[in-house]
Amino acid sequence: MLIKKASDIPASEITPESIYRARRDFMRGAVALGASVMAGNVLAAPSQVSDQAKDRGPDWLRQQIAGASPRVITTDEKLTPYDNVTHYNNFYEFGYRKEEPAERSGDFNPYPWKVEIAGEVDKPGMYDLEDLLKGITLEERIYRLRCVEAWSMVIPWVGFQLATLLKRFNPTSRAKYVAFTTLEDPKQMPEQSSYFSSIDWPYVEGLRMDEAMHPLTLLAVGLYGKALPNQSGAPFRLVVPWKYGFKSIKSIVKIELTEKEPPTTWSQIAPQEYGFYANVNPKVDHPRWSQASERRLPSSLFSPNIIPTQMFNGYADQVASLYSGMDLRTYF
Ligand SMILES: Nc1nc2c(c(=O)[nH]1)N[C@H]1C(S)=C(S)[C@@H](COP(=O)(O)O)O[C@H]1N2
Ligand SMILES: [Mo]
Repeated sequence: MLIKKASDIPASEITPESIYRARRDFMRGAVALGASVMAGNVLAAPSQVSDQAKDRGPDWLRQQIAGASPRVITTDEKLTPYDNVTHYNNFYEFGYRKEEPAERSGDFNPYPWKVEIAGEVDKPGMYDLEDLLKGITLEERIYRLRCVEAWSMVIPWVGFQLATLLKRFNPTSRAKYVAFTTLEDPKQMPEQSSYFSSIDWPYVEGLRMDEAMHPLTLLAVGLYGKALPNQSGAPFRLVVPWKYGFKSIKSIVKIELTEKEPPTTWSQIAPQEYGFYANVNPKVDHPRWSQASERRLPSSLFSPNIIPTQMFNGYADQVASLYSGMDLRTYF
């Protein structure tokens, strides 16, 4: 984010997306999360995708993903092709160029995976991801993702509400925030041993409790109907669709409920540029560039595909009330 790159990956039009859209057309229906959110009322399995999304992940996860409930669509915009979603990434642990996470994360092995649940909860401890997910029905959700760098995508995630997990641990009345930490393992994450890195590893993020409990807030374990590829934050990552992408922390090893607002990686590096809240807001510009519009991928030199950015990334009906009375210029 401090390092800006001008060029784009040319987009392939041949993607599993064509299959995906055909199935999606069967789906119309019930309102699940508010006015602009449609939930599928047809029992469709998560999309079948081509070999671009090879089977990956352990058996238990594949089975759980195969049993995901009908998709919830929060936008009817075109899905971003699989190739863009998985080859244009920000995952600085694997490098700073957009193609590096895909190129350099191949040897990363995210299974089995342990997660520490800590702080203001009933039963803090170390848990296997597999055990944490037992009994949770996954669902498919199509969300916009808007990076603070002013590009965006539409991604079909597979995951579950963060609230479902937090409720299992009975947060105490002192729990006001949730802090997340990414794995720190320089042997597997090459950029963590680089002397040139401006990030103080591990990558950390946080949410206010009501944001964390909001039904739009997801923990994703897959995309396009398969387990997450490593570059997308395997084995599980946060997805907060109304906030800039940097809030959606990848490859989480620790979830801690806290009384105080936790430190977050980008607001520590450049507090005047990146805030704790980081709500998508076309009216509050980044000090170095406008946030009024965004480049929707696939985008190229001759068809840049610039579209207006929406307040709260289009989720204002669902989330604006969380911030009533707050000055969004102060709490950016
Ligand atoms: N651990 C970790 N999480 C991270 C990042 C990162 O560098 N490290 N980048 C963030 C940023 S800036 C964005 S835009 C999104 C990108 O997610 P994607 O690559 O799956 O599109 O991941 C976020 N989560
Ligand atoms: Mo980002």
